Amino acid sequence: MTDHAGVMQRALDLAWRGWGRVHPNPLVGAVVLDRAGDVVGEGWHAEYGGHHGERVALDAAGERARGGTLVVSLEPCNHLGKQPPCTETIVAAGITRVVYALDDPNPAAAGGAGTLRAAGVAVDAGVRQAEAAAQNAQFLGRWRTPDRPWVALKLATSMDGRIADRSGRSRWISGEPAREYVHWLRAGMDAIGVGGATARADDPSLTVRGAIEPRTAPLRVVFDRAGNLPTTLRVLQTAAAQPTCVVAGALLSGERAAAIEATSARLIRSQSLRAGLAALRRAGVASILVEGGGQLAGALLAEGLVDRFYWIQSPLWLGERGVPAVGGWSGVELASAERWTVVERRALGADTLLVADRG
Ligand code: AOF
Ligand code: ZN
Repeated sequence: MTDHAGVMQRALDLAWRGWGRVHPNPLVGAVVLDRAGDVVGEGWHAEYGGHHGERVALDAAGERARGGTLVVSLEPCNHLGKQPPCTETIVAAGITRVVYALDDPNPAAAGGAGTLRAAGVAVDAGVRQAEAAAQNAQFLGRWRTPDRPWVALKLATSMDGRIADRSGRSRWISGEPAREYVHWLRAGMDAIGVGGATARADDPSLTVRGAIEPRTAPLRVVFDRAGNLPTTLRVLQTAAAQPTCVVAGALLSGERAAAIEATSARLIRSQSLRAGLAALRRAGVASILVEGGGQLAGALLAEGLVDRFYWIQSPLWLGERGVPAVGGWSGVELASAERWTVVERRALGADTLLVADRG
């Protein structure tokens, strides 16, 4: 009896190879087993709009797929999109069993399981479903929260939960491996956001400078209600070359608006954070990584607008006068505090990464 959960883990590992290249479409990995249960083909979705993972693995297997099993991290698609339906490719290849992890949330492409069963293919759904859902959280978010982007909050803190010292300095709390990880993370996001206070204090460039070249540079977003950011900030100075956006309050003066727009940054005026996120979604931002600071983190958490938390904790103390990770949110009683689901924890050099999803 083949260990399909183990093979699915391999499919999930392969799927990660598409990170930075396939979003907002899903990460998909696939493995073909022959009748004897031996691996005869592997594949993954490598480029947005390119061959689906199933097709790549089946092409690799060729005739050896006949009578075999396809193990894939997402329900095979049932539609003609940028690629032909995988259900047809699977049947034509002579696959007799499909094992998949996650139902396709895309109504245009869903229904593959039913089509395969109708064609006489055995289908096992839900193998390593939780892992697959965590891996494709942004893709699922496109349908779960259609009125805003999927929002991930990333904070690098001291052991006592401070994001900067008492002078406001935050460079660098985390070590080099953690900073490399953040560049990898940025590569797979539609946008990277910070609050105005962080933009002023750190003057970050918010670009991707890692091993992965993202398919498209993430939009850089500064949330600043007052909209009075100095135009000397690095993100505004480079706004003509790198897509940049300022999300300001509705009461922004015409003068400030003109100063921002003169930098080539796009300006969104909104009544609230939620409305600002809705405007970003309408502008095509399906995922955003918010990298602080504490005030923006607090405002997002208070409104229930964070889907995932990436926490990098470093082994140092900054004390009570350091800047708290979450500011301006009075919080909740323990009895009503939501318990998040941990989806990953591991070492990044001397630092510790914890990834947790709301709900
Ligand atoms: C992918 N890659 O490996 C799989 C996908 O426009 P298309 O033809 O690329 O189809 C995109 C949809 O196909 C996507 O929303 C998802 O529902 C389904 N499966 N998509 O990009 C893949 N297997
Ligand atoms: Zn497909």
